[in-house]
Amino acid sequence: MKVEQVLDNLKRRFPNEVEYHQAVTEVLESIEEVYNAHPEFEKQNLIERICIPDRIFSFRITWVDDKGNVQTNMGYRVQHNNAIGPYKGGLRFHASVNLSILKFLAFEQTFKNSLTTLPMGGGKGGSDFNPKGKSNAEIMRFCQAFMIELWRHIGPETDVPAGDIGVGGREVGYMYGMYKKLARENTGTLTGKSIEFGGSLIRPEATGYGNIYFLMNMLKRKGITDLKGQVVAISGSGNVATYTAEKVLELGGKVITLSDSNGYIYDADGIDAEKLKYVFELKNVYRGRIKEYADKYGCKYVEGGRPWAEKCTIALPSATQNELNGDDAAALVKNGCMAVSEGANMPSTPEAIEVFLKNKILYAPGKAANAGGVSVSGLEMTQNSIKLSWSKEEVDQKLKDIMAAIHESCVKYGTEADGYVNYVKGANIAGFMKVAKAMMAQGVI
Ligand code: NDP
Ligand code: 2IT
Repeated sequence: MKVEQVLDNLKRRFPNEVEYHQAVTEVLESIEEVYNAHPEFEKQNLIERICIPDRIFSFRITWVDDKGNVQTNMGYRVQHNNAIGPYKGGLRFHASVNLSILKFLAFEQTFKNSLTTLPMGGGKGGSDFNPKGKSNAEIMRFCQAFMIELWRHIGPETDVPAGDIGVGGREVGYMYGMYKKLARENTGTLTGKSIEFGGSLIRPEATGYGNIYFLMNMLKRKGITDLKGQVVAISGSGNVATYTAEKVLELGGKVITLSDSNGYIYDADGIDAEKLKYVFELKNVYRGRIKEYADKYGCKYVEGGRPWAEKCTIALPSATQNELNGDDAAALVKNGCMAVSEGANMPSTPEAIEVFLKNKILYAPGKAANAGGVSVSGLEMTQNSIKLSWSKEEVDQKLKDIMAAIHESCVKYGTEADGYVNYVKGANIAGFMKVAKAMMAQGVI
């Protein structure tokens, strides 16, 4: 396999899918050597079979807004790879959603899920529906209309969706309600459900907490065992960002930034537990903008900006893809940042990653660091199938164990001659090898 050839071929067959090309490039560059050491992989054209999704569903969603206007959106589900388990991955509702973004996310999800140690394949879906400013009733009607199309393609042993940007507990609840009505079963298809109907404790917290557990595993190798004295910049202010902040505070760190798509806040005094409680309320109850935090607490707000020029020792990008570029990375390193751990999927551009690796700072890519979310989704599936629910402590302990296992896999496959751990390489090789071996064992399908 020659990476360039495979990429040229994919770019020709799937033009203009820039995010998909970006994600594939990163993985292929990491695994080239290992892949070529296994000629049996190439004989079965494993590389194309692992890069191209098994299938993609796309459909029109029709719904009625509060004014009585009939609206349409596009809906998709990318079933990328089910070699090691049912397709599994979130649904994203955001105006920017297109097939390139969902294909990149489904591709990444396949390797992420492989890393979790749980039997889950990779998938992703969503819609270009923009939830901003929609009433609760509009959200409900949209979720129901979306599921009227999606339900026939999913199931507890086939494909299990969950949340992502724009899809949280409320949306999962509405979608699950319609799914169960149409499928006439109650097997838990969809994770991230509320606790009363099969949800798992710790699922809302899992991605953010998991990222900090991963970070602590990295820091432990440097002899650091808590976050006292650490200054932490976080982007985003949604599910992942808020629970990340909560865990940072618990471990003694100082959180100085949060953001949304309009701008970021910088609080020199630190966002403490009380202020974070307000952010949870602002986001989940009032569905407001992060600027309102600055209005309330009188701190700095930068319209349209990103927080990476603020001085910090740890950066946790937790909003969206390509939100941290080469210049941002250079600013972080210059200001003394020693660790970057990704809560979001592919938040760092290739140029940013190059800066982190060149400067040999601790850098954890999303598919390793944010795998806690889908891991607890996997644990939700287990609880649903045995029709039991585990305690908070039990799930949290399993999450810690999984994040430690992922970290160990990265160290195993990513340690370089000088002892530096290249977590990008480690995560990509470890994730790839498991899927590759499963595909080889299952024949050409
Ligand atoms: P939410 O919808 O809860 O929050 C998303 C946050 O990111 C919001 O603050 C949002 O601001 C901001 N954001 C979204 N799009 C953009 C953009 N284009 N530019 C700047 N800011 C943006 O989503 P999550 O917290 O669940 O997801 C955040 C990231 O984490 C995503 O990359 C997701 O794929 C990833 N992830 C999520 C997991 C989960 O379990 N939820 C698991 C693993 C990864 P605004 O309100 O203005 O849109
Ligand atoms: O990107 C992700 O891993 C998620 N959005 C969570 C997926 C899941 O199935 O819980």
